[in-house]
Amino acid sequence: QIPVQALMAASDKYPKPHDISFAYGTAGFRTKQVSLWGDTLESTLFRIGLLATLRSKKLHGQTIGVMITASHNPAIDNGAKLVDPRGEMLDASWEQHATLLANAETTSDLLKALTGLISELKIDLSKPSRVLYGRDTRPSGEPLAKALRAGLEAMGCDAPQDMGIATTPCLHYMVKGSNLKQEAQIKYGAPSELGYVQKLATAFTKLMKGKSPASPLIVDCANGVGAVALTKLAPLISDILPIRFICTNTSDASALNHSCGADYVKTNQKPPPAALDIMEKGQRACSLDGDADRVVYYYLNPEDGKFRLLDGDKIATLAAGFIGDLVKQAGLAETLKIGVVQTAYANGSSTQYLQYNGLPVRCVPTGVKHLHHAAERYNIGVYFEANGHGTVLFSDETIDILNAHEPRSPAQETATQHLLCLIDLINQAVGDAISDFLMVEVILSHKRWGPVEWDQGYEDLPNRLVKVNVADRFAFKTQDAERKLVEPKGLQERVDAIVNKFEKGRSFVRPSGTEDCVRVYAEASTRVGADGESSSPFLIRC
Ligand code: NG1
Ligand code: ZN
Repeated sequence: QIPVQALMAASDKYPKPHDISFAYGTAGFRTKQVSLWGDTLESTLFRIGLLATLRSKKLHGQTIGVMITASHNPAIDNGAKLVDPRGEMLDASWEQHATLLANAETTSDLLKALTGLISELKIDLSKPSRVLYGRDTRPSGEPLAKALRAGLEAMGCDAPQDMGIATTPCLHYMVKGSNLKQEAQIKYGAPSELGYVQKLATAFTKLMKGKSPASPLIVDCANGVGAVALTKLAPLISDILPIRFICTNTSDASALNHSCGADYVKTNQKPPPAALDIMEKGQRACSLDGDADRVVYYYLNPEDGKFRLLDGDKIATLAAGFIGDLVKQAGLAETLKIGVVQTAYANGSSTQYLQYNGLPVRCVPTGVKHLHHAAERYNIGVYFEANGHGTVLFSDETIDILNAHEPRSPAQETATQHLLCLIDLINQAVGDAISDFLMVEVILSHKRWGPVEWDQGYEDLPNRLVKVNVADRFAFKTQDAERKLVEPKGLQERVDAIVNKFEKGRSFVRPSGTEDCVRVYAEASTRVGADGESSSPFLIRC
């Protein structure tokens, strides 16, 4: 039975704003708030509380996660997404249920929608339910978490667990860990923030054993939650990796992602001013985003002092190459197949480089869920978005193969052990800035490479990414992993006509899943080519 009275009374406290319609997009719900402490999403969070409880009940009481964050977006934005039991994004078929509940205009509409869902999905309300939730450092996170909790309680969630301020990847890690059986959980690590930090530190220390300590790494925390997590992790590894932190101010709400962070670096193709102040030529620096699930590296070229970006594509090629070599050294090249998954935003040079090195590459639509699922099809699936969001997945079968492997030489033994340690170091649930930069540090250290050597694999094609505001972004429909527009009719032909004029020209247009705009990407063999005929050809007629 639905607790109708309690639910109606609670829902009345969180009325839906009438002038907004919500959509569960690439990264869950995301909107600009009225102010830094704003309340635009409170009704949505209340309803997510209802839905998360139902999802947990449907899955026999497995833990479901809810993360309150707007990631790299400005501090005034906020958002929320649901996390499924294995630590991955919410099953796509439930996204529409989230959108349906979020858009019910009144309490009675909500009740109707909810009743409909419960019967359509055959949810047994007597089942147990567990929901774990966390938020980034945005001030609006607190009222939103309160609204979420009200929703959880109204739906009768048995075990709501508040992580407080947490990174997105730590929440995913904990959800995955909470749902493991006891024996598997012991191997995986405790499903707590401490368990997470210890797991990373232990794996990193093992992989760096016998290596000389790395030179100092500059880490830009985007004035966000990454700073909080790293305060706990850094002391455990300071002997092997000295870190110079910048942009760690989480007390000034408006500082989040402002003139810093992974998105700033990737979009502006320059270091944050705070990094520039202290960077020495040839020194490695990296920037996390506001919820610490993406990372990009960069350095100043020792020769001319010019900024050089080492983005998600560069991380993917570095990781795939290194892991591929380890697999060969372990004597498992015939058994374990590695694949790389990219989106259309991957630089054409990176794709060519991977293919040249014999690594299969797949292109999927934007959004981690697509990348993650495609990567799961390989023994070892490397996936990264160009913006630095990604990870490396080792399938369960692969882990079993590695554990059972009987090496025929000390070199095979070492490589096998390194692979097993990498599985612990790399977040198996979702892209994780901290785990990813530790992985990069391990690889550079094993290869005795600095950023210059890493960068030498291939040269990025000049590219440009612009946002275009249009009346209705949903009028833009794509296919072929978003590389072709099918609507508005005729537009793709016009894009092609321009692209064909440029050597190595490639361009595509797609509606954003997180912002109210369409994005236009172009690359070509020259900067002039990537910029196109006029500064923004698509602005004119869309
Ligand atoms: P949208 O707004 O759908 O382009 C952006 C990023 C994605 C992904 C999501 C989630 C680009 C071009 N797009 O999606 O890669 O990271 O945000 O945060 O970077
Ligand atoms: Zn993020």
